[in-house]
Amino acid sequence: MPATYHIEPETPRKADLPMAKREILVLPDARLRAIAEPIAKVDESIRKLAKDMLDTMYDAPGIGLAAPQIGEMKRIVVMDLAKEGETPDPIVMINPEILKYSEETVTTEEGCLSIPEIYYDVERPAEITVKYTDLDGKDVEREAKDRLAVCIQHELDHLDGVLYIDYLSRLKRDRVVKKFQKAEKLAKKAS
Ligand code: GNR
Ligand code: NI
Repeated sequence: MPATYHIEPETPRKADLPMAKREILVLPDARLRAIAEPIAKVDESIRKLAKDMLDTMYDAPGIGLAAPQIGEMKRIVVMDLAKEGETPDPIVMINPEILKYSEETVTTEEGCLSIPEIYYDVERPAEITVKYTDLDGKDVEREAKDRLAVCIQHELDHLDGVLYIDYLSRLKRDRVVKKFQKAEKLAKKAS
């Protein structure tokens, strides 16, 4: 992630808002399996939510985050595919929809901040066309390929309660789910 982002507390920030890192929900939290609601209007509360999501994503660090991962059941995702040392390139998509998928696929090792420390190969369409509303309330259509296309598909799945482990064999998926169910039980017993 862009190292400069972490120095931000000293840097004057837009609207002087404090950094607001939120808690990231992990499996088997039921909110990760729910369908998020469309956003009716891009207002100040949505801009604040987008900022909290970016703060949380950069801190994690991750290349994307969907609102349900912080318990906000709204159709908004954030991403930044810039490599370390590059200029940050935050992307915010509101009510995103994929209009077109390529026949060609690509296999990428995926991870998810809500399924920490687990990584598996997933095959997805290599190129997509996505339509969304941006933070200014403007409708945008853009094409994406490779890493960005994979990330957009991973994030949009979150808005429908879909996780990348759903694309694995049942054996592999069940193994992952059981591991996190067990961890949750142990954590509950300890508290
Ligand atoms: O940080 C993340 N890395 C990642 C790697 C490959 C494919 C998808 C992703 S998204 C993930 C962050 C996350 O969980 N977003 O929902
Ligand atoms: Ni994820």
